[in-house]
Amino acid sequence: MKVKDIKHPKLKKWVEEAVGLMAPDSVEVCDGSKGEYDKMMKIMVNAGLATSLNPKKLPGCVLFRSDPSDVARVENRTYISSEKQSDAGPTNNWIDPKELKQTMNGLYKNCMKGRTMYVIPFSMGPVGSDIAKIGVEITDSPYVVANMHIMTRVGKKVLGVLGKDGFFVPCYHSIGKPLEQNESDRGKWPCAPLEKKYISHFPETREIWSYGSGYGGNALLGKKCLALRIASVLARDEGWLAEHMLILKITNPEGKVKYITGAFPSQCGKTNLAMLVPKLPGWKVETVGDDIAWMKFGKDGRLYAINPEAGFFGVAPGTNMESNPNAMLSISKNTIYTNVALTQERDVWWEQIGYDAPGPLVDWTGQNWVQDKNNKEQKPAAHPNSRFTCPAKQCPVIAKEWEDPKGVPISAFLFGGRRPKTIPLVNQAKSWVHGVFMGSIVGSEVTAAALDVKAGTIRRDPFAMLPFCGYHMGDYFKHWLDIGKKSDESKLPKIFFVNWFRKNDAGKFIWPGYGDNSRVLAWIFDRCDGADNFVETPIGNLPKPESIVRPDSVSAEDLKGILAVDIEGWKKEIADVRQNHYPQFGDKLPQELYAELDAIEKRLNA
Ligand code: OXD
Ligand code: MN
Repeated sequence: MKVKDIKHPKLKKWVEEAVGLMAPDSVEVCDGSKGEYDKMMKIMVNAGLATSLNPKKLPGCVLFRSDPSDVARVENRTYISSEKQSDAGPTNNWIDPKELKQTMNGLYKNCMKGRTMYVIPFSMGPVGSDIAKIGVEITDSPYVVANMHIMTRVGKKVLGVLGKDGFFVPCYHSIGKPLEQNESDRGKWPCAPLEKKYISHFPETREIWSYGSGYGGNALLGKKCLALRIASVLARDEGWLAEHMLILKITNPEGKVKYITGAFPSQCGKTNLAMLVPKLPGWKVETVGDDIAWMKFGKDGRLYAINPEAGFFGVAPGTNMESNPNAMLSISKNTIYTNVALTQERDVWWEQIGYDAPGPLVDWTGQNWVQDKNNKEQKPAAHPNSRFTCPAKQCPVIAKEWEDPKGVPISAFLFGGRRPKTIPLVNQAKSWVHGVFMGSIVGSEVTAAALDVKAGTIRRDPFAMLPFCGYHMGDYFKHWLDIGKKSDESKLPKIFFVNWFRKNDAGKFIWPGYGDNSRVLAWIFDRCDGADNFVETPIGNLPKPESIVRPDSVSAEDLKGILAVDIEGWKKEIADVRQNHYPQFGDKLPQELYAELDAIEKRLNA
């Protein structure tokens, strides 16, 4: 399709302006077809940027290696460029929108020379769903086009829904590496240096401008940029929720179904929980989404969730047939691998894949790599943030209603993080406001010593949204409190704080996690039905220890320990929230949350 075929005058004008600014050699409007996807792959294999994998082992799969400077989301180059800095809040980077647009217009000038501009019309959510939103991304990266084909719904149908005057979020993307005449990428992942990368959001005008990175959330603009940062602003203005949450369907042995969403900071196992294989006999878990949930009220006063995405962009290392067999099966075909290691048989390998490297490998940097298990300092063969991109429909436990345009009615929200001490295995909020309090204090232990935070310290990541909220976090807490006032509390999801990551004094995990988390989900399920399976405590409703079916690997005493209230630990927690966490949000921290803090403290001291 060509630009002249676009029937939406505003979209057409926007594309024409971008063409004038970025000066690509040619322009193509994406139709979302299989032929288009195959063509992108061919272009990239021919340019030496992609390796086709062994069709007998991994049919339809390819491997990419990115530049070492372009391996993850770049939070320190990510901006919420609202008109007023106070609207972006203390936890977002901010530059005045006029200044930022001037800088970026300078970078965008002629940035697509020697390349093709692709115009990608995409829908976040099932095409035509009331909850879905449309975006249009222009990009000079065929890698982005192919990934967007998997992660979103792309093409003609989307333009059909957009009609002549439908709303869309305009998204500029360029890798920031124009080509001189006769220059080609020659197998080197194109991108701009770190100081020229910008991932910018303009909340008032609902625009996204990204420059210089071709990786993940920096470049696949439907995901974090649209579905979370811009959508959180739309949700605030329109009275719904755009959250960093998985969505799962759970069926009990009697065949009764509930839907649960859960917010956990990055790398806390959201994908594993969404695809969990229950260890509890008779229970079934199916997947609706693994990263993002959009929720709106139905006429019945309940919140209905859709997964705005169409694929999984998951972290490879640690994924194996034990931790997540359904993910392993999902990625056995038609998958894009980025920055994992390559075997001699053109198969993939990564750390904790479940078996040793089958001979010499090519690591994610393109160097030969031979596993040396005696060398604790050996650099990993796969980058720790290496990824797979695969269609959600390939997941063996994808729920049949995962694309239902109405969404699924949510019974419970989970919040959690990696907390070695204090936070119990599961704890139900006493009220909506108490649940919002729980979400607001979510934190996770910093494990990677490479970060400039001391390993072992707790980093707070409220609602797991700190890097993804498009406005002031204090206003975001208020939005959550307002949502609670829009419906009858009995119709709202019940809220739970969970923690699979408690450690004993020897530093070992007490709870086995993974499929055994079904034991906790079963308790939550029954709690939503009002079961008498809890005790009231100062911090919330905790399970009666006998109401959690104990795995053999956990002693009765250990189970009791992770279901008890650690009074001293909680006093420290409360003090930390009061002294270090809440004050950063200033006047915008809703008084209801301070009142909740006071009430818990009072109960702990009683
Ligand atoms: C992700 C993240 O990639 O949260 O989903 O970082
Ligand atoms: Mn995520």
